[in-house]
Amino acid sequence: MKIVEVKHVQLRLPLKSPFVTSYGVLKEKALDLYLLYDEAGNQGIGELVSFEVPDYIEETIENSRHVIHNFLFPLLGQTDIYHPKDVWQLFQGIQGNYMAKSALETAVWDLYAKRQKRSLVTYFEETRQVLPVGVSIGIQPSISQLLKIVQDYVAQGYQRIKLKIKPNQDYEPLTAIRQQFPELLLMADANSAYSWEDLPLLQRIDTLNLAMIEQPFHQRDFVMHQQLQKRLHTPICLDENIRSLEDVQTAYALGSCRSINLKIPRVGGITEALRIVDFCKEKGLIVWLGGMFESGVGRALNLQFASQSIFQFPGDISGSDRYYYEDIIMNPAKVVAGTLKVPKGEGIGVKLDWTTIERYTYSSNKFLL
Ligand code: OSB
Ligand code: MG
Repeated sequence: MKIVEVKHVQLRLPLKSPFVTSYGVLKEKALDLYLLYDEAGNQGIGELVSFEVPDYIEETIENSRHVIHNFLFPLLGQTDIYHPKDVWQLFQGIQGNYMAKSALETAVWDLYAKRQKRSLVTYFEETRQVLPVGVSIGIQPSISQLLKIVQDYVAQGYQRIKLKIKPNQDYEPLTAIRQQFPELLLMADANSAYSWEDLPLLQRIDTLNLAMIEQPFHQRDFVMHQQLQKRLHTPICLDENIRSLEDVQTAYALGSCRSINLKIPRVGGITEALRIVDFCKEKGLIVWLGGMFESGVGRALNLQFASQSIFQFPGDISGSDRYYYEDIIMNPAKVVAGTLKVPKGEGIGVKLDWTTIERYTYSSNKFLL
């Protein structure tokens, strides 16, 4: 198949409440949609998830667009694509910019599946239709507000709670949750806020029976994470560190972690994510699916991918009503008893809600490739 035309839509969705992490506050989520069309007019949809500020990782949404429009479009437009995995090879000469690559690569997967009138799940092994899901909670202004929020999510059935932490906003809030919910699957995400001097803080939360501690140290560090993992009972999970299979292999060889937060966009798309899944299966690393505040589009993709039975640990795949007032797809998935259903239908299995999209759109363009 050939990609002949692209529609690019830029939008911002306001968050129901600001999301506070160790590195900043997010009030609205910018995201772009890339709609790819083949010569027969079939459409594939991809979501660009990068942030406006380079505070989570270095890639920003403007960088991503620059790379997509100037370097990835020319590659895509000149090529006959036989399989979506070809796109991974096609983009190998472009370094980094994983989220940019993923926006197009996942759209090609969607397009390919739609051409074959197949759901995306049919390209994966051992899939399920109903998935256990978790929720990620930002740093809260007070323990009482935190407990209210946790109670609410637990009542909705969420099967795992992840709390954002930073030095000295860690032991107390986590202990408060643990006391009220002794059996809850609970974990913490530091987004690189700690350094080796904070070892005593991390040893304190090591006593709270957490399922894992995500990304305590710097996003390019593997060695100090290994030193830390040796001293903690709690598994370390890496997020920002992992951009490719090679990063997972490095972490595994060193013993820097026991778990991987896999985000399709952070590793450049489905093809690389599948390579990582294979490696984790072979080595017995825990792998689970993370999130990037996706709209219904990216969320549907995440559900398709997380249908693989290796994803036993509940991921950061919540109902979109957890973040947004309205979604940009028809029939957004709702959490029932702590589970979400994998959308049925061709490709990622969603239809766009253009009325809502247009309300949040600030720019849109068409490109002939
Ligand atoms: O560190 O996992 C993270 C969201 C955006 C960027 C980074 C992270 C997160 C989350 C929330 O923790 C994930 C989600 O619910 O989409
Ligand atoms: Mg994280």
